[in-house]
Amino acid sequence: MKKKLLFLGPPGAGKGTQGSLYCKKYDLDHLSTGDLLRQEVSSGSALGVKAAEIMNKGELVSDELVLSIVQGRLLNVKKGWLLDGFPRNIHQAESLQKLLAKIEQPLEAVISIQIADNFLLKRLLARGRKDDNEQVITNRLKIYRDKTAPLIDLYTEKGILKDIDGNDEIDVVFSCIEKALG
Ligand code: B4P
Repeated sequence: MKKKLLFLGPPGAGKGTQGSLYCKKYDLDHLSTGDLLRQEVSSGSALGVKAAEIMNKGELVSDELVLSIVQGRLLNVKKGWLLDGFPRNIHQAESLQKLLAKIEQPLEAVISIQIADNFLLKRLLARGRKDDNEQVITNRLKIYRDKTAPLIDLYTEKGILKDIDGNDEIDVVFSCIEKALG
C-alpha cells in the first residue's frame, strides 16, 4: 500500500471526503491545506483574517503562506502522509518537489478525482460553507482549470497519476481509490 500520496481534483470532487476516509483506514497524516487554513481563520489571527477574505472570494491564498504551513507539517511527519488540496499551482508543485527531496520522501502516487460540473455544484451548494455559493464556486472552478488542472499533465509525465471517477457514491469512489493504490 502506498503511503506518500497526493489527492487532486476540482472543488467538490471529494478530495477531503476521500482523504479523511483513507487516512483513518491506513493511519496516515491527513494534510489538508483547506482545513489548516480554516483553522487559522477560526483562530482569529492576523493571517487568518487575511486568508478568510481571499478564501471567501474563491481565490488562492498566497503560495508563501500555504508553503510555510505545509513545510512545518511535513518536516515533522512520523508516518505516511496524504496531501489534500496542495499543491494547487505549478509553483507550489515545484516547491513541494524540493521539500520532498530534502526530507527524502518522494511522492508515490497522485489520485486525480474527476467529476462533472453539475455534480460538484449540487454537492457544494448542499454543503453550504461560506465559499459554497454559486458565484464563488464558479470562480473556484475557473481557478482550478487555469492553475491546478495543469498539474495532471505534470504528474502523468512522472508516471504516478491514477485517474478516479468521482461521480459515484462515497464508498464506491473509495473502493476505486483503494484498488488504484493497492
Ligand atoms: P479546500 O478546503 O481544499 O476545498 P475544496 O477544493 O472545495 O474541496 P473539499 O475537499 O472541501 O470538498 P470535497 O470535494 O471533499 O479549499 C478551500 C479554499 O482554501 C480554496 O478555495 C482556497 O481559497 C484555499 N486553499 C486551499 N488549499 C490551498 C492552496 N494549496 N493554495 C492556495 N489556497 C488554498 O467535498 C465537497 C462536498 O461534497 C462535501 O459536502 C461532501 O460531503 C460531498 N461529497 C464528497 N464526495 C461525495 C460523493 N461521492 N457523493 C456525494 N457527496 C459527496
